[in-house]
Amino acid sequence: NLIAKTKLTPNRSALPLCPEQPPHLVGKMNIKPSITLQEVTNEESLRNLTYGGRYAPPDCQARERTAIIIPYRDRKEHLDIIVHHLHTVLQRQQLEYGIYVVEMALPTQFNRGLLANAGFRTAREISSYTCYVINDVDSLMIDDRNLYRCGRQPIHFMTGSTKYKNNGIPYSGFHGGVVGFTPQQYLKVNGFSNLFFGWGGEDEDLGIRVQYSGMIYMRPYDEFGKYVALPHGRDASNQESPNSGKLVRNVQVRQMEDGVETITFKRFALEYHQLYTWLLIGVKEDE
Ligand code: UD2
Repeated sequence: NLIAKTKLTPNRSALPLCPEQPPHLVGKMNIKPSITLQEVTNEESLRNLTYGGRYAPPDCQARERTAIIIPYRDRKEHLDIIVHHLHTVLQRQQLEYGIYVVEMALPTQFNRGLLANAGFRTAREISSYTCYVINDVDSLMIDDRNLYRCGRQPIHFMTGSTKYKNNGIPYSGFHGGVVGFTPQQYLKVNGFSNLFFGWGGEDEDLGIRVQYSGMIYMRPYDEFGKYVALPHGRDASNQESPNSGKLVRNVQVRQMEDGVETITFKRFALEYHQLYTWLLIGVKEDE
C-alpha cells in the first residue's frame, strides 16, 4: 500500500509554534510573465524536501499543513516554473506542505473540478492537511504575504492577475485561479462538481456551492493577492464546456449528489517525485 508507506510525518510537537508573522517574507517579488525556469530555480529550497515534494519547517511547528493541488495536463514548462516558485515561497511562509500535481489522462476532456476532488481525496489519505489550496498551473503569486493558510471562511487568494485588465479580476464575483478550503469547508460544499468537462463554469459552480452552504469567500488585501499569469493558448483537450451554463443554473439540485463525496475516478498512477507527488487520473469510462 503506497499511501500507507508515506505516513511518515515525524512527531513535531516538541518544537515551538512558528511565529504568527513569518520573519523572512520579502513582500512583492520581481516576477514577470516571461519568467524562465532558470530565474525561478532556487537549489536551497529543494534541500529540505522529503519525497513527493513535501516540507516541514526544521525549527518550528507550522501553523498550517497545506496541500497544494495543481490540476494539470500538458503544460510541463509552466509546471516546472510554478513548482520551483512554490517551494521557495511556501518555505518562507513557514508552512508544512505537500505539492500534488493531478494530471488528467487522455483522451478525456480536461476537468479541473474532478481533478481537484481526486487530489483532495488522495492528499487526505497521505497526510492530515489542515488546508487545501487549488492553484492553476499558470498562476504565480507575486507577493509572499499572500499566506497559503486557510481561515474561518473559504479563501479566494487572487485579487488580480496579469491576465486581466489593470491586473485586476474580470468581474467581482470571480473565483477562478486559486482557492483554499479547510477539509471541513471542502466537505461542507461537497467540493467541486465532477461534471464540468472542458473549459469554464466549475469555478462559478463552486462559488454558488460556497454561498448555498452559508459561507462566503474571503480575499487577502488587494496588494497581496496579485498573480502573474504565464502565457498560453486554449488547449485542444479543454474546449469550452458546452453544458456549463445549464449546469451552473441548477447547482442546488446537484450539490449533494455531485461532488467530492460521490466522485468516481480511476487513479492510474501515484508517484513520489522529488518536487511533487504526481497523480494520473481517469474517469471511470476510461477503464
Ligand atoms: C480560468 C481560471 C481557472 C478556471 C478556468 C476555467 C484564472 C486565472 N483562472 O483559467 O481557475 O476557472 O478559467 O476552467 O482566471 N489545465 C492544464 N492543461 C490543460 C487545461 C487546463 O493544465 O490542457 C489546468 C491548468 O492548471 C490551468 C487550469 O487548468 O491553469 C485552467 O485552465 P486554463 O488556464 O486554460 O484556463 P484560464 O486561464 O482561462
